[in-house]
Amino acid sequence: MKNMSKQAASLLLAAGIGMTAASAWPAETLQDVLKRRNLSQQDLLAAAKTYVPTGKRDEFVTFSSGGQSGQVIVYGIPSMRILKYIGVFTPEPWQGYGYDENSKAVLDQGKIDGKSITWGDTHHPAISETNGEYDGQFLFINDKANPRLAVIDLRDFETKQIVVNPIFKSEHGGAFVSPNTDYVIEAAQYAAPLENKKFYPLEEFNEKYRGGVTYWKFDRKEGRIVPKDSFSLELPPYSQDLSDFGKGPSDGWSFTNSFCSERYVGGIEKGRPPYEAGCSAKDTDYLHVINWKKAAELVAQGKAKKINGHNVIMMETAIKEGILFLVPEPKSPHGVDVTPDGKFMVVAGKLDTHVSVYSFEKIQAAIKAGKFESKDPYGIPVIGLKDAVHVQVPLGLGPLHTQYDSKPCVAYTSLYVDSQVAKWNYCEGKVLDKISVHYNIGHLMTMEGDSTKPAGRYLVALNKLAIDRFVPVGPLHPQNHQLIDISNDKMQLLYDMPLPLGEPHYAVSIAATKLKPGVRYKVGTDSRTDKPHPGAVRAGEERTEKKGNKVTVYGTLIRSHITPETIEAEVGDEITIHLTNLERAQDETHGFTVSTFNTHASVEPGKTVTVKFKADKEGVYPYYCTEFCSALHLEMQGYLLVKPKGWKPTKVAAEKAIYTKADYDKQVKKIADTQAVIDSVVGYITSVNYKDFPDVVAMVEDATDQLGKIPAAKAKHEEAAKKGDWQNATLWAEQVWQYQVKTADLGLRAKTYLEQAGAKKIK
Ligand code: CUK
Ligand code: CUA
Repeated sequence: MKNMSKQAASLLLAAGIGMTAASAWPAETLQDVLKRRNLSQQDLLAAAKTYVPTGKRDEFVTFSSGGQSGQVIVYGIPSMRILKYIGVFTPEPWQGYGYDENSKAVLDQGKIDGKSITWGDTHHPAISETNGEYDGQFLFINDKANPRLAVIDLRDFETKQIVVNPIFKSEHGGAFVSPNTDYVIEAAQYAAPLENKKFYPLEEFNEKYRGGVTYWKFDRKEGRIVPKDSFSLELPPYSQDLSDFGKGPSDGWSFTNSFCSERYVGGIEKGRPPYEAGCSAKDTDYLHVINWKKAAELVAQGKAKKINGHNVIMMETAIKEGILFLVPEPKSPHGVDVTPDGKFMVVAGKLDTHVSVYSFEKIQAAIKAGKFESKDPYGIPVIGLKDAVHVQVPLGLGPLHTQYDSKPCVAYTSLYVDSQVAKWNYCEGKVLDKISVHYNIGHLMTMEGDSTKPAGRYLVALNKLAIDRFVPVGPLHPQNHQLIDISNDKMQLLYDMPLPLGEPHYAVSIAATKLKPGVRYKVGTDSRTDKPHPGAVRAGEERTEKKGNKVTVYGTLIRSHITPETIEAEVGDEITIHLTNLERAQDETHGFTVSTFNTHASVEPGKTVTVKFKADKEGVYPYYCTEFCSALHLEMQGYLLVKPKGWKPTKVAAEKAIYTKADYDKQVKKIADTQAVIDSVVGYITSVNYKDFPDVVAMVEDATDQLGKIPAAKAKHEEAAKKGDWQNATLWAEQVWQYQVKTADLGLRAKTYLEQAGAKKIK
């Protein structure tokens, strides 16, 4: 009971009776702190540029690949504070991803050959675009190891779909979106036979092994990829690397580079020189230039071949129809990045110090004139380098990836070997500035940097190594994302952030104002399908059904109560529990688990989730809410009773009364006190324009719900008191108080919200 008086006290405190603290230590001045922490003016400037005071928000939101974790990491810029991990290819327990039936269904879409793959080598996230600008609606990301692509809806930051590439064995050059997100591109990496589960010896590499590029059709209205309307292009076994879509003048075309046009097959075991020697022997590889709009038309005309049930335009057709061309690119290149105006494609040399800026106009002129320097071994026309290149710029050692600034013609390229970022002008081909970053930068990323309207401001260097940078945590180091200010002529390094979740290859950032995620679902929604959940119920409709050995629970969650409080089953029963969170208030998530059955659900306001398991062992298994959702969170519990087959009760022990009239009277007094708190809060809320704040309206609705339950419980305690049944009278009075506490809790939160939001008096 001590616990409760504490709660009453905290209610009073929250209602306005504060505490003051005194300290004997004088406050430090800024100068004191700089001295004590050995900080320079430059450090102070960097800190001021990244610090986001309490209550304030970041300007940009970054979606970073989670590398081998198979997840996506969301963080804010400039604070670099991590906001969320999104489970994508990998189960994520907190969100119940892979532990409830609805999300399992998404992960199951990623099964390959009937087998679950519970990790992913995620590389490249892409934000959906409208007219080439980020629109903040969807995020896509690829899995290189197991060729898959995932769709994340940015209304709730949940993974909605995983598609498996039907013809590749690995893919790297995805995900990148077309300017209106009608297609998402994904290019193969390691060549293999396109047929599934088909063996050819490596000696037949040139004839039977193939690369390719897939164009996944995206249905924006449904928010899903449509596999039957998607298609691929068969490509030579050149180890296709990254891709990008054209835009503006180059819209309708896509570009994919490659790094082993030598078609070299290693085999050091047989005395052959290794892959890395053979794949970098030649001075050039090939940039693939593809007319994808025309390719889509060819598919519609039935000119594709079905391989594994998937539309594939064979090379022969592509050559005949004039939709596939090659341009030499030096040397074992990496990355291809179309400029914001769509006029140029930038390819970095990796083993060559230059970046090559290709002109789309020149390429088109060569194609129109039929001016080709040769054909590759498969008959694909090759445009001469000098007929395609606008300018080649020596930037430094190991150039990899390029991103763009809001300033015209300004680009940034990562230099892997030099561990630097080069700022340069791609129109005129000159270097503007360089900044050293920590060891071995891979990708870099500017704000909205691969859209038609880059936002400039910041750049993130995604460094591969973190040697000496952070407090050591064992042989496996975190990755290091370094934030750089690019708003001035000289770049300034601002912040090092350790990222401890796989090797994130790439990230994308969007202005925070473009994201409009919801705070609740329409009650009864299956968030993984966005459709009404068949197991959803409203308050008062909860029930448990038993048919044969199947127990199905239609339950609800609301502070601080799980309905039902007991689930009875016999050994061997199949248990299905549908749970609907009836809350409307923001952030009132309830979690759900049943002891030792490896099941977990995260049930955000309005969501309905199903957990399912076999009660294959006799026993008593507590279930409970796993999110600290309210003062009575720990009491949000119940029991799954798994009885032996054919069990019958033998005797029922009567419950012993422990409460007296004095206890009851105390309860009644407590109820009256708490009602006074509620009345004062309600008085405040209704005195201001709370109806202008949808979040507060939701809280008020939830509070009204709780209040609405009081009359029934009140009738019960009064009835019991009349009969002198102090046991039941006390407990039902306590239940009235519970409803009051939840009402008051919501009310106080609404009040704080209104005060902070500057609500206006209306009377
Ligand atoms: S790749 Cu990793 S540094 Cu997968 Cu985009 Cu270049
Ligand atoms: Cu619901 Cu804790």
